[in-house]
Amino acid sequence: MYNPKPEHKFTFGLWTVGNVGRDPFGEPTRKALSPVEIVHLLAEVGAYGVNFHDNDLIPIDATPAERDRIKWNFKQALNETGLVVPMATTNLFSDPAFKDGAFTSNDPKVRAYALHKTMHAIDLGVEMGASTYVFWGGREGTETDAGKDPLEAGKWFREGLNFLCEYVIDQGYELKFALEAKPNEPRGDIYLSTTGAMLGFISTLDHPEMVGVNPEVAHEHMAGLNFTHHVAQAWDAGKLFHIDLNDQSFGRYDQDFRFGSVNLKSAFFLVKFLEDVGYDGNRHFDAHAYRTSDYEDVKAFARGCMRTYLLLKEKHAQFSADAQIQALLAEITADDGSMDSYKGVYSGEKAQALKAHTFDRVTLGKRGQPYEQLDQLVIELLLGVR
Ligand code: GLT
Ligand code: MN
Ligand code: MN
Repeated sequence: MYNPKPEHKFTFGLWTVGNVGRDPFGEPTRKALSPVEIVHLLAEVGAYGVNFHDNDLIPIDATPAERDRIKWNFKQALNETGLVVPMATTNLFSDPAFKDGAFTSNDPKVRAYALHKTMHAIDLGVEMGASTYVFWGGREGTETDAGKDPLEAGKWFREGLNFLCEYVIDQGYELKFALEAKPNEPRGDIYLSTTGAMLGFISTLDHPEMVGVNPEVAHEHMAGLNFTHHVAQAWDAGKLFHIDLNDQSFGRYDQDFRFGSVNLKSAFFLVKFLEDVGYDGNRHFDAHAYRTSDYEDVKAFARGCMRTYLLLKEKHAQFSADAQIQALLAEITADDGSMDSYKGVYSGEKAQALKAHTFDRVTLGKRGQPYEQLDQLVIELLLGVR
């Protein structure tokens, strides 16, 4: 019952289970696996798909012959395992060329190189079957605002995305873009630092219909924000094109922990939201195992991400079927119909009638809401005693 199935669309990036445990203070603790080995590992744990950055698959300095051989081997591994590639992206952050940003670099040559690299990476992603293309601008930001104008940087980023949308249309690709926000790391401050900021930015693009968001749990949590509320706003705007699931202690460094491993209650409300609205996109675990893990433990990490999702999905079904919980919810949202004539679309008459209505403010203020009771029931549900 908690085994992953293709319909759950559980995916992992090559960089997730392939993470070698390097951190700013320490060398790798695991040997690097080839993309083919990673595909087999993901198949073994029951994943549906694998995502990649251009250079996770093909080293930045590969020769054309190496490139062809790597692509052939990777396609073979996909055929053997049945894994699909739903999403691809560009590495615009590792190479020193991008140290001051890619689309928002102050150097026009770097901005042009970012477009060049992304067009090639889009071709590669589409060749492998990707229908979603993620933009995470890890280097698009500053440590000091002395040297870069945020207005100019925003214009450059817009120009870059407009150019790439036209490129996709020109090639006849079936590809949507998903913008991923993060407040900081690796830059001191990254532009468009939250999912809400990305949503506002999208409406300024030439092809907003092609562009949505890829919110990541840890990134809103790093900013101390409620992730589910951001996901809800994205969903409401028709922009939840992809989602990065992981976990993170509030206020800490970029942890990318196993889904549900830190804030179980928040994870429950997220799964509840996704299941309630019927989100049927990819559920991408953008996380990695602890630095202390060997590859057996990496498999446990990957299985744990998916199993926790499915356990929380079952808890959501229980929540929906729990008579006491549902009775409390009905009480909380009860409506006696007395305000019906004021609801809905504005009219002058409605406005006048509502202005003339006498409200019993004191009684309104006296009404209690049983949120303590309800929340305790959620806790008991999650702790397995209901
Ligand atoms: C990197 C980052 C992630 C992004 C990936 C896509 S790369 O690991 O921390 O949040 O989704 O570029
Ligand atoms: Mn992250
Ligand atoms: Mn991510």
